[in-house]
Amino acid sequence: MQNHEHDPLRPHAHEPNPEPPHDDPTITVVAPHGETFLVTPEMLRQWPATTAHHCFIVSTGHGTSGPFDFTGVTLPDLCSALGIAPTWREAEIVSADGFGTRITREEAAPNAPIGPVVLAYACNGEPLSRRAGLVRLIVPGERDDALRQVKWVATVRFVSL
Ligand SMILES: Nc1nc2c(c(=O)[nH]1)N[C@H]1C(S)=C(S)[C@@H](COP(=O)(O)O)O[C@H]1N2
Ligand SMILES: [Mo]
Repeated sequence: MQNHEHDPLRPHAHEPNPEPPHDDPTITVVAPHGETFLVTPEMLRQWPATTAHHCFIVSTGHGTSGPFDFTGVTLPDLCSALGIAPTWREAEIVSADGFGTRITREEAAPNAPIGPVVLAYACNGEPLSRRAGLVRLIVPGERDDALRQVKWVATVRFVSL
């Protein structure tokens, strides 16, 4: 059982972890009623692609990097591909190294001011490496020390509040 200090959805340290926790980029997606799906980067590449242009990673400790064009799949497109009804309120995105954030359905809309939020598998047209975060959540409008730019996404849980 996790204690509060290790809950990835609670406020956490700004120190970035540079090391992927393991080599497997497969994501477990959990629908609001508990149905689960395993999603690989190869599957993501076959679904409608969205590019978030001119993104910056405002990184603690090693400055700002970018601009980058990140390409991936929006959360609504992920749901469409898996047959998950668009009735969820939030998505909980958690990495394998215990880092996470929440995205509301409003934030996840492709035309949202903070977006387009994508589960990115490519950067500047090149496949994202595991070391670079494959698969990485990109929240283009976030500037708070990259706290929502979750690398090594392991679980996406859709919740209906
Ligand atoms: N999985 C995971 N994602 C993460 C972190 C982390 O520790 N683990 N750190 C965050 C923080 S605090 C920063 S500053 C950036 C660093 O991103 P970079 O390694 O691409 O520079 O990643 C963010 N995403
Ligand atoms: Mo950070």
